[in-house]
Amino acid sequence: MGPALAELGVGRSLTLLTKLNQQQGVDCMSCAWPDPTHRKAAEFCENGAKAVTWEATPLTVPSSFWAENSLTDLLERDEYWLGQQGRLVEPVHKAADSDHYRPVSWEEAFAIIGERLASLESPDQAAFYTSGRASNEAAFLYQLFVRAYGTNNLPDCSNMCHESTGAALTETLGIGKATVAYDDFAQADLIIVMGQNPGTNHPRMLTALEEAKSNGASIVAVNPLVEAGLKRYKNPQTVRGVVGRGTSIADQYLQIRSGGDMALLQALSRRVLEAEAAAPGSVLDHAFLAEHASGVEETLAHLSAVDEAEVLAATGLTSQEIDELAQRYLRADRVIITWAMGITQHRRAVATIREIVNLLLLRGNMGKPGAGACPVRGHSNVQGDRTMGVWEKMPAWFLDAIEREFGFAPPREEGVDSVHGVQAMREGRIRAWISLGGNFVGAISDTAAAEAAMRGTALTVQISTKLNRSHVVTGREAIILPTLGRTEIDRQTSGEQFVTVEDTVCAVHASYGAVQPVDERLLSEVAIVCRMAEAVLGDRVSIPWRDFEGDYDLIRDRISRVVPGFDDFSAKARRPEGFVLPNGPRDSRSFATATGRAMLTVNTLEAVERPAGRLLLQTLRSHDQFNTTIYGLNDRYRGIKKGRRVVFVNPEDLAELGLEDGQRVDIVSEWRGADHGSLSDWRVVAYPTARGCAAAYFPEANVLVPLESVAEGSNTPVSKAVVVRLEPHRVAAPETDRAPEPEHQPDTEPSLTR
Ligand SMILES: Nc1nc2c(c(=O)[nH]1)N[C@H]1C(S)=C(S)[C@@H](COP(=O)(O)OP(=O)(O)OC[C@H]3O[C@@H](n4cnc5c(=O)[nH]c(N)nc54)[C@H](O)[C@@H]3O)O[C@H]1N2
Ligand SMILES: Nc1nc2c(c(=O)[nH]1)N[C@H]1C(S)=C(S)[C@@H](COP(=O)(O)OP(=O)(O)OC[C@H]3O[C@@H](n4cnc5c(=O)[nH]c(N)nc54)[C@H](O)[C@@H]3O)O[C@H]1N2
Ligand code: SF4
Ligand SMILES: [Mo]
Repeated sequence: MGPALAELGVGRSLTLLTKLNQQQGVDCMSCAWPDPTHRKAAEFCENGAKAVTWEATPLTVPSSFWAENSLTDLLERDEYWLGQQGRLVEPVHKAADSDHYRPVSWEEAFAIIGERLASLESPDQAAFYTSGRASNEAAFLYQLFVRAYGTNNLPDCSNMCHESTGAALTETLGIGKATVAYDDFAQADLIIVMGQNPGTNHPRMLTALEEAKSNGASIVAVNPLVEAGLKRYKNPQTVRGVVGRGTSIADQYLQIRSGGDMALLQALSRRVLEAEAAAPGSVLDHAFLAEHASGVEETLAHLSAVDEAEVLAATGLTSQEIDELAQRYLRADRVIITWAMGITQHRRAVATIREIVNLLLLRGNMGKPGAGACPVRGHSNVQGDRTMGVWEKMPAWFLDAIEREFGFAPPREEGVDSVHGVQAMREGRIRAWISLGGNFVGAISDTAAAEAAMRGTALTVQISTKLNRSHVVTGREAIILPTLGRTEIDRQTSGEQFVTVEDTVCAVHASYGAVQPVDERLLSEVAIVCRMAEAVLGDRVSIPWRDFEGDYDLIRDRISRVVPGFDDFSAKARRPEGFVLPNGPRDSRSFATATGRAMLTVNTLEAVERPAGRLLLQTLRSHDQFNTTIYGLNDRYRGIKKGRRVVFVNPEDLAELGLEDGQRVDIVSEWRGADHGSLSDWRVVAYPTARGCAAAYFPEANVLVPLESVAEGSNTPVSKAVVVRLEPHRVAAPETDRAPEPEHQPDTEPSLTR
């Protein structure tokens, strides 16, 4: 609570933190981890408290700021500084010939947007980005406005995040979401955590893992880095957690090579098939496969032929390690596999997730208590935004429902996703970029390409709480529309409003603002979307935007008629515990796929190539950030202090490359045989990461990730396997001009590696 008290003061802190994640309270706007059914008095984590503090700060950007700071000046500032300037409170406009934003009235801002969007040759010349913090109500109206305007150009942060998950699960299971509920964790015999760092990014998941362990589950981590949170967890809400050594979380830690997961999963499935061959009829779930699955024969034939030598090369693991995990899998009746960005941001991500499904289906780990697939989402409502129709390729049934309910014909052609959006801006096909939250140029791959593309547009509009890079890298003309945050009381003509969100296990619940808005001029996201829609659409469609703004129940009534599972939405949202959306695989082992069954699939193994003398660099999060928002310069669990310009490298790789711990290097990425991007003067940190696999922080390292390097089948940037070489940094500038040295205190805890 330290940062909250210092920044917000006692009153605001106590109001917020005692209501965080409580029934009738504020839903934590940080990650999408669910609330447990039985809540404690303090039901939030350190990073949740940081997120709340960051948003609810009483500090605001003064009107004078805009005259005092030119865009040229602001371009020199980093994300940390921009975020520290406080909350945005008034709309501002940058004219085409100006280097400054200037405060304008809301009316003026909406009029400019209305006029500029109306004057485009085609609605497809505009794109409307969404970040995953938007509420269901705001997201539903936003996509409605965009489709009424006439385009499906609805890229979102999911394109860079769990898109690979959506693609793989929709194809194989008929739904792109987790097939488990919160309570399944406590009932599992085995939980495999792949490509995820919950200690930092989903901290309260550790509580669920700890509980599962105390019920007898075993937990296995699969990760190239030894993540301290997965090794040992000190639950701050128990006496043992505060004064003791805490719980050792992972029973087995597989320090896999980058991108080796698909090979590991295939090797595990092969071992399952071998066990079945040795004791026919006793290992596979024959009843499940016969009744519910398709593609069984081909997939079994393919998996039994997996080549062990190829697996060992791709994973860097030993056969014994894989045997041990296979034994755990075979002993367990109920298995959950969870995953996040270490799986989704690889070239073969979709195929890898299809292999997760294969492994689970072989033993019927689907649609029964304590078992299933659990992608762990990022932003608190990123999943809900998709449910509400924020997607560039929503299926026909959804568009039909919109047409029925609102009486206009939505466009049917697929829109641009995030990567295609940059390409379209670069080629001049997209002239206006509107963002509902987020920090697009900060978050997308290939920063230089993205910034150049954004600068080529005619208009950029950002609906935001705080300043970030996307406000200073603009189109010729630019507008910032400041919005209320989730912590703040949202008053409309019908009274105080609440909004709803969907967490990673498909539970929907309400979030009520708790503190006074930081400035009375702020509008809610819903109000901004409604007024923008009115300004842009005029009376082209008859949608009662003003009524929606005045009473969010009216929005929920419409959602209940368009989106399945939301019947009686407003009433169900008012239930203290919210409600859980229907889920075919989880509830009834029904699968809305092409075959009407759960699909086992054949996926060809392809190793990630690493040229000699090069490393595979993953770009990840520190403990002191939320995506592009930097809270501070430390990464406590990895022993990093006072700096972010570090690259983690295996000590043996360092020796082989002739480099040393603490040395300054330049990082150069390579793509299709040529140099791509570079970072100058980064500090090398010898660290227990798998051989050949380095790591550096997102978003600084995004310059290294080529725009064209994307996952097959999801178009997600390959942020976890960038081919790089490290070159000793040659000091050109005098020592005094150098960036301050980040410190590393090697921990005694993270230590696997070989
Ligand atoms: N505090 C905080 N919370 C957050 C966020 C935040 O920035 N800060 N971001 C939110 C968002 S939007 C998201 S998407 C999630 C992200 O949550 P995570 O996916 O946990 O985030 P990353 O930091 O990208 O970590 C990726 C993990 O995968 C591992 N990994 C990398 N490559 C591989 C591989 O090839 N195989 C395997 N098995 N593992 C690999 C890395 O070592 C690392 O542990 O967190 C959400 N929550
Ligand atoms: N190299 C690399 N790149 C990555 C990733 C990676 O692992 N490596 N991860 C990817 C992932 S998983 C994701 S999800 C994306 C994230 O991409 P984004 O979602 O675009 O980025 P964020 O940093 O989460 O956005 C932060 C901004 O959102 C605004 N904001 C905060 N709260 C609110 C609110 O309540 N309302 C509104 N309207 N605005 C608000 C603030 O202005 C803040 O600066 O980045 C992706 N990029
Ligand atoms: S686990 Fe995620 S949602 Fe829960 S309090 Fe922590 S940051 Fe917030
Ligand atoms: Mo994400």
